[in-house]
Amino acid sequence: MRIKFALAGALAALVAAGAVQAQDFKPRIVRFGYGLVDDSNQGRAARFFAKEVEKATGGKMKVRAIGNASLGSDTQMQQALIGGAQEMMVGSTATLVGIAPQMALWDTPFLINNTKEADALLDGPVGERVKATLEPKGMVGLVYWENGFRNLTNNKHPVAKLEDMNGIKLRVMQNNVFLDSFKALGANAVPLPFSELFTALETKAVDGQENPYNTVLSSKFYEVQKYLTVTNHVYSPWILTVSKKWWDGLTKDEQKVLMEAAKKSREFERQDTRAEAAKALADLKQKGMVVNELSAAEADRMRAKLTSVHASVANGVGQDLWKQTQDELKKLR
Ligand code: TF8
Repeated sequence: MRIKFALAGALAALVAAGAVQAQDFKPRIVRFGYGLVDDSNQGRAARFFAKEVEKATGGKMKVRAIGNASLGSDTQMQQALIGGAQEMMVGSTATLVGIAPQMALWDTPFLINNTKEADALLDGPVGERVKATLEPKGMVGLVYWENGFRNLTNNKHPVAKLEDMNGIKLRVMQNNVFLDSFKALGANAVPLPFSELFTALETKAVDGQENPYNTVLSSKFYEVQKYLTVTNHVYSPWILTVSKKWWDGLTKDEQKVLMEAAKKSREFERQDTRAEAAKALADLKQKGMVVNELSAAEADRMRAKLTSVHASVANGVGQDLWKQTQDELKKLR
């Protein structure tokens, strides 16, 4: 009986190895860069992806997940992908707007209300349509990951009402929608790459920033920021992208493996991020942050200030895409 099982097991392993080998895989190294620290939701999902690809190619394709912006800031890595000097990255869609203007859709404040809407919109026709705009620019978008709902932190005072934004020197991503949004709210918005953010906060070059709880935790912003205001002002996606130059040289089997691993990593990443976010606020309080929630009335006042931003996003991404997005959201609500 035992021997029978052992034999069956060995046979199954042989068949599996054979199946991997029968596919067309070349020995390759994939440099996969990201901006956050290794011990972050981004880092964990990048390593998950790397393992999936190695497994599926019998170790032929080796993915080197390299965090901490060691390969460069988001915008530097994007250029490296376009030029073919780097194979892969994950980063904010917001830093891609200079290359693919439709990405600005995701920067619309208060566009998405919850993760159900986020998943449906990003993984559905609207998400695909926006993602497809990368290809003519030299990148291929694989899948969206969750960065998350963004919240405000600062070192000056609690932000309980709209007027409290006045005079806060706030780091924003290098993106006009974010710049315009926070200017409209009265903050002194300063665009900076994420890789320079911790130092800017530490040296008080800026007073505050906005990011999901997960990042405030993993990047240790709680060490240099006192106040956290729950604003959920926008849902930020991350996007996995590869160099189109490199992608076009891969075999069909390799492309398939990468796409499948990307989809599995999306599942893993969203679960991990949501689980971490659900308890992050308690962790941040415990680390000494002073947390306040914006009242519904103040949130409404902020929304009212942002209506002009909505109009300019609609213009920038095109009325047709804007309408498709609103129609999809209506169906979901
Ligand atoms: C930001 C983003 C960052 C991402 C990351 C480095 O504030 O939210 O988390 O760009 O990939 O810059």
